[in-house]
Amino acid sequence: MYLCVPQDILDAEISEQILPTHIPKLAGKASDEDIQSMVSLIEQSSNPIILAGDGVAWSNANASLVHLAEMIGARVYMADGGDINMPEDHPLYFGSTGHMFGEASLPITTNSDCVIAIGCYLLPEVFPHLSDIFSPHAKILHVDSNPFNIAKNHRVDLSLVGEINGLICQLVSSLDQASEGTKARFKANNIHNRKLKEEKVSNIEAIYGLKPGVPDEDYDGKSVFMASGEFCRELSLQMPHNAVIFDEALTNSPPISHYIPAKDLGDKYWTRGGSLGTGFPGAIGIKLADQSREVIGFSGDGGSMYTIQTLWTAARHNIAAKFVVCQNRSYRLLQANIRQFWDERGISHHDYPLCFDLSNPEISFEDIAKSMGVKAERVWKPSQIKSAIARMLSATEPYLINLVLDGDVHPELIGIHCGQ
Ligand SMILES: Cc1ncc(C[n+]2csc(CCOP(=O)(O)OP(=O)(O)O)c2C)c(N)n1
Ligand SMILES: [Mg+2]
Repeated sequence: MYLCVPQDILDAEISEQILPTHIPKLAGKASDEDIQSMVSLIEQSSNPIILAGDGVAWSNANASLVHLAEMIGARVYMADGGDINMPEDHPLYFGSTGHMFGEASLPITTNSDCVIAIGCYLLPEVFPHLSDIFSPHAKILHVDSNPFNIAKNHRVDLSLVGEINGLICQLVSSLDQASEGTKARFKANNIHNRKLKEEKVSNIEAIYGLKPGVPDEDYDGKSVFMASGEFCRELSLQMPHNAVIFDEALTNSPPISHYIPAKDLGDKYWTRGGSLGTGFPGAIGIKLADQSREVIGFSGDGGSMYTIQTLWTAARHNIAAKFVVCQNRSYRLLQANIRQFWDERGISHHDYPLCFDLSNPEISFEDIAKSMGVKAERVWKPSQIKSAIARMLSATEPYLINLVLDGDVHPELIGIHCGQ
């Protein structure tokens, strides 16, 4: 088939009416019976969890979600989110289930006798299981504004469709009438899960903090590398309270969430679905949407290369977003992925595929940025962090920090074909 389009088609005027986006208003309440049915399943459970998606943020239900989680002492996981659905530093918030690795999420989904999905579909992960991903006796409850999300991929025992905030409020006020015995159980859940969160947090500090006993001069960015925790800690001290983060730091995301916990809707964004290359364009988009807020886009070194030319756009239009490349010289997440693949199959660890390595030739992101008109600097030792962040934040134009970080790199593999 040959389709010929006139050369001047884009110059032609159209008469079509341009209508504003319509966001439907959902109204109505669930019946008392339906609320009661769901509440009694929650009351009978001993270890409920909540899987929350962006439907929560879109219906302004963040505060109600916190209320519900606290009331029953449930751990809350973000499922397929790109927005802030719950404050990241809340003692019952356990972060994302991830968007890959059903195997890694199974311990989450099976370790509960009552899974409450809210404003998300089940489940964004690539689950390799065709069988049930929940504990066989677990009750699966789903609250959503979109019926299409419900029972689409996995079993659901009970669901409520409607305006999410209103439905959560109905559940909360009904749960408030629970017996003293049930409330005591919920309290025990709270104590247990808050302790689990404390352990999780201390783990992040151990992994991403500075290595004890390594003096500053030893960090040379060639053989001794920093982890990203110290940078995030310092940034949290210096950045304005209303700064916005776009987080595509991937293996360096945990310390961002830990040291710079986002609390409210609009404080931070991720890419739903995990398609790489949005970290820097995302930051530019947010800055354009609200020039009054400082915006900092984090990207992995690999991901940044997908859309690095976006820096030119920032310079060209003087969009004063700030950019941080986490240069660990690898597709480190893929290294973690393949390591898990080996572990699941009993394959002994061996060299990572060469195509996961970004160390040779070394990429100078500061030079790339400068070549496109964006001021930039390289940071590889702890003593450089404080002043570099101060320069970045005081810049009235776009600014990039190339943060040289720890990562699994195997330069000795250079010369071997990808995949070997
Ligand atoms: C468009 C696109 N291509 C490929 C992938 C697969 N992928 C997932 S993580 C990853 C590595 C990212 O590396 P980097 O940005 O350096 O972050 P790091 O893992 O090192 O923290 C790749 C290639 C993807 N998610 N999206
Ligand atoms: Mg990387």
